[in-house]
Amino acid sequence: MSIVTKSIVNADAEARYLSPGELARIKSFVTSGETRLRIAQVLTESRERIVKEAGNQLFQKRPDVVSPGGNAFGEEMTATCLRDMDYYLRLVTYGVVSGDVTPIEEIGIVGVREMYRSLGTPIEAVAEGVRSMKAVATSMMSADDAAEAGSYFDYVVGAML
Ligand SMILES: CCC1=C(C)/C(=C/C2=NC(=C\c3[nH]c(/C=C4\NC(=O)[C@H](C)[C@H]4CC)c(C)c3CCC(=O)O)/C(CCC(=O)O)=C2C)NC1=O
Repeated sequence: MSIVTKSIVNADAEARYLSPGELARIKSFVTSGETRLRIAQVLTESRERIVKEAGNQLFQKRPDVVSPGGNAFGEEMTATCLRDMDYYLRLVTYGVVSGDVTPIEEIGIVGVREMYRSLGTPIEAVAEGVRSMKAVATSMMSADDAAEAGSYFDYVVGAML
């Protein structure tokens, strides 16, 4: 839910006008709109490159995950691993567009530890993959855009560690 919808639902539940604080938050959401959409476009257009390069970085840092006995060993499992990275990149674009980590949290963070534990996937290696995506993605942006985008990747990493 965007901050606009959320504020209206809250205000209407109390049959009141939007508060000055709510209007200020909506203003900052609107003002940053162009930046957030520009970032989401870069991430979306470059998704294949970001996932591929970050995957290579991850497998260099963590060769164990793609070695025999590793969770992402074999063509099919490696592809599933890269698919998970692509999922998190997609969720980051949702966060960037809505200016809110809630969509990332609801779709990809709630229950994630239990899920990866049951799959035998080392979650700190998934977090490392997300960190690599941040490095690749932010290298394609201005410093300001990189800082804005980086915060959503950081949210995912922080929620996994
Ligand atoms: C959009 C929300 C969403 C997420 C996040 C998601 C994750 C997800 N990753 C899975 C598997 C998996 N995930 C990985 C990922 C990895 N293994 C590693 O060692 C690496 C560290 C890492 C890649 C960075 C692997 C290898 C599997 C397959 C495990 C198996 O089948 O044994 C599965 C099990 C079912 C399947 O194979 O599709 C789910 C549900 N699904 C979703 O719908």
